Parts: sequence; C-alpha cells; structure tokens
Amino acid sequence: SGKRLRVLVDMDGVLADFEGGFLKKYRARYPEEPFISLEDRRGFWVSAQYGQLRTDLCEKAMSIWESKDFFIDLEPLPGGVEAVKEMAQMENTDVFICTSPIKHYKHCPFEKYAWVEKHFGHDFLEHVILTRDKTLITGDILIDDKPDILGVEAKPTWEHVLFTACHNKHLQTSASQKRLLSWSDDWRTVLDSKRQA
Ligand code: UMP
Repeated sequence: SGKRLRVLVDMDGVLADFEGGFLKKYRARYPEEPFISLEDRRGFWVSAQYGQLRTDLCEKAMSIWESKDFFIDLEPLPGGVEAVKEMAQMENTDVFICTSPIKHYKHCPFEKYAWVEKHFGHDFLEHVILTRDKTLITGDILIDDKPDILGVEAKPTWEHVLFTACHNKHLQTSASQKRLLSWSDDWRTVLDSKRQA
C-alpha cells in the first residue's frame, strides 16, 4: 500500500533500562532492605511487588524514580537507540517515542526530554509524545513492555507488540499477540508485516 507506517515506541523498559536503573539506585539508597532481583520480577508495577514484599517498601521504591536524575541516568537498552534511528530513516515510516510520565512531575518529564536529546539529538524532540493514555494516540504499531495498555479509547488504532522485559517474560500471551524478544529480534519484519496489512 502507499500509506505511511506510524510506529510508536515506548521508552521505559524498551529504550531505557528502567528496571536495571531502579534496582541499582534502590540498593545503593537502601542497602539494608530486601530487594527483588530482576530474575524474580513479576508484574509491570515495581511498587506493587515491593509492597507485597513489605508494605513500607512500596513508597521506598517510588522514592527512587521520583528522585532527581533517576530518568536521565537510565542506560539505553542494547540496540534500541540504533533501531529507532534506523526506523526514522526508513521510507514511508514515521516513528514516535511514546511514554507515560509519572505524576510526580518535578523531574520526570524534563528528564525524559533530556534523555531523548542526549541519545538521539535535539531534532528528535519532534518525535516525543508524553501521555498518560496511549489509547488516544493513533498509530499502526505500539512497541511496549506493558502487557495491558488501557485507556479511554476502547479500540486503539495500533497493534500492541509486547517487548520482552524481566517482568513479562513468563507471561502466557495470546496466540495473536506479537512479541519482540529484544532489539536483536526481527523488528524490521514486524514493521513490514504491518505495511502489507
Ligand atoms: N512506573 C511507576 N510505578 C512502577 C513502575 C513504573 O509509576 O511500579 C512508572 C515509570 C514510567 C511509567 O514513568 O510508570 C511507565 O510508563 P510506560 O512505560 O507505560 O510509558
């Protein structure tokens, strides 16, 4: 078809190592407290699993990503920045980084823009969408590690491609749910299958 393909790419857990960055800073700040290894992570919400471990650990976990420099210091996940740069250069392809900021807004939205500028360059800020509701954003594909992406739009235009992360790798997903195991996986074929659709 002659139509352009619009790809939405999530940030935390897909381009930026939220889980690794969290665990490193949590252990440094709370060295005496129990923690959950990445191997033992289950469920999208880090705060929920820490809260189950011990009630007060929920807010200790939250204090980590609410702190200054948490989001800007996140390491890129292997191959992600390169893949998005390559997508942005592809013919008939529009790519946007689509990410939900936390409601503690003092640092997070600023640092998300700064992270994109640092790793993609200033011009790529044109390609950033901050939203708490991704169902409102139209696109052909959304690459995201969150298993359930819900919002006010019951029928989002995009097909959700689940990006594998420590918290979702054990999940049984439906036969129709596409997965990308990492950025070494065949993301180009995932895009091409939507172009033909
Ligand atoms: N987040 C929380 N609590 C958690 C885990 C993550 O608030 O337990 C935040 C980090 C991100 C946002 O800012 O939620 C997730 O955004 P998306 O990856 O869905 O864009």
